[in-house]
Amino acid sequence: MTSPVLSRRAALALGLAGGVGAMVPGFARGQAVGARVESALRAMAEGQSLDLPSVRSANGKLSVALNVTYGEFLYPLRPDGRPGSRRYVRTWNGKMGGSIWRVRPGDRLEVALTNNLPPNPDPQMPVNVNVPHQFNSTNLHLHGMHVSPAGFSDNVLIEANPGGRIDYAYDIPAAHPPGIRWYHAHKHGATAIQLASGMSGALMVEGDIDQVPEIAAARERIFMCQCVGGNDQGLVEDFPSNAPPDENVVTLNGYLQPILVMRPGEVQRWHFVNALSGRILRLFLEGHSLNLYAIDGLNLPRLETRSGVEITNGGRASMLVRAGAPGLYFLKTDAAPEGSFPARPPAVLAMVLVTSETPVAMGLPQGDLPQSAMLRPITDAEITGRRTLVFSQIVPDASAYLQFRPLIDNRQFDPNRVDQVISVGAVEEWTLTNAAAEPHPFHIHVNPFQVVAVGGQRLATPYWADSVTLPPLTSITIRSRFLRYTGKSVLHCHNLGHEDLGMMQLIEFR
Ligand SMILES: [Cu+2]
Repeated sequence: MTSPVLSRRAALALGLAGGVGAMVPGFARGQAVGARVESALRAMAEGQSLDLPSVRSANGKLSVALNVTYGEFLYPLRPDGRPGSRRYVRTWNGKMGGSIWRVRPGDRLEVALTNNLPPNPDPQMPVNVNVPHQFNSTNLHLHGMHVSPAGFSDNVLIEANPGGRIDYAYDIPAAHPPGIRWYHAHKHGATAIQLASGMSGALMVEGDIDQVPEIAAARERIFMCQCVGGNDQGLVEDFPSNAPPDENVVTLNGYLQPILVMRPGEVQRWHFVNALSGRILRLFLEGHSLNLYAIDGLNLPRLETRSGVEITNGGRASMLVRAGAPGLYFLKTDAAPEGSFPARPPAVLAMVLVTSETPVAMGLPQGDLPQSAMLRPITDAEITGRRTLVFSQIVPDASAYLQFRPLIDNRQFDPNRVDQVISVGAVEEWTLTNAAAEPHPFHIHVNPFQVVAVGGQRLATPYWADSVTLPPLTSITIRSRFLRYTGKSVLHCHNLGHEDLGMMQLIEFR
């Protein structure tokens, strides 16, 4: 691992005479800490500004502005206050990431996107669009939102060139399911580089899930899992030097291994957004269960207690965590799944300090969770059509990133060819086959889907998602209702390097 759990200096400041190496094995089991260390860790936690600022809709409307410009910030942030290194990258409003946008079903969200980046060194669209290009052009996607893909709504086929502006307006239907979504840049050819610059933020649709008493009582925290690249000068300028970025280091809201403080027995509500370019996360918390209640913001029927949770690229996990015995525990991601390229070792995402305060008694929801009418299970009888998509790749030379050809149905993205025509009102079952030895995270815009089978085996409990890992040499079966909206949109691999290299299809809802 490239990042220390605590610097030697910080460890010494905490009175840990043996230094970092000595403290890790003990803490890896989750261990009580002395009063002095506890108070030092609490002081460090109070010094963090880990929670991102929120803006909330009022009177049915939220209007925000994204000024796309070069900005300078220090990265990563650290709980002990040691400065990160300089980044000078493309940003929104000069900062890393964005605020949390909080909206409700029925709201209108307006986003004024102004592109103040310098002119593209390559002003002409390349003949082959499936190479990284035009890094100073940009646009916006609301990942996981069920909104129109047409016009100036969630249309990723338009872009703002340098000096340009797009006034997006999204009408969120009253029937929209609540939960965590996110927004990010999605200009084909520049998606990976802009995400590796931190251009992603959280979007929360508030609703009935927030009123479940045990959930309402829990402190809510939203964590953007990101990795901002950077060369020696702190720049993220070109491919392939920054691609894929060093996702051995994963930050939460810009922080490297922040400290999360909980009282024994306290329940907190955590949302994780996997905004990484290409690393699939596999979260676990030492000594604790993760009580998952939503995948991609879409509620499960009931709470599911798990030892760990996989979050694919673009995916989210919402969970309740109840603090156990006093001590320090690591929140970790396991190594990236088999076949991931490049391989990624396990990493510590945060340190959870359970204090020695008097325990509190907080409950977990025992009954059924609220379900959106839009997400009722899709029965066999409802299916109006089936299709099969095959994900594959040609790897001529593993060292030559730009020669890598990731394919869907044996071809790369063509903005002038509609690959899937879908009737509004159709209810379909799709078999997504990954013929490659590498996992590919599948994502489709506008409508979520129900994952019903893995490798041909029906799941006992199908679940809703908008992003799902296609494991190597495996098929995933999904069902989806294509509701409401006409227009062109896309499905793609959410390994964003793959997307820029053409692992995307144009779809049209008619
Ligand atoms: Cu892929």
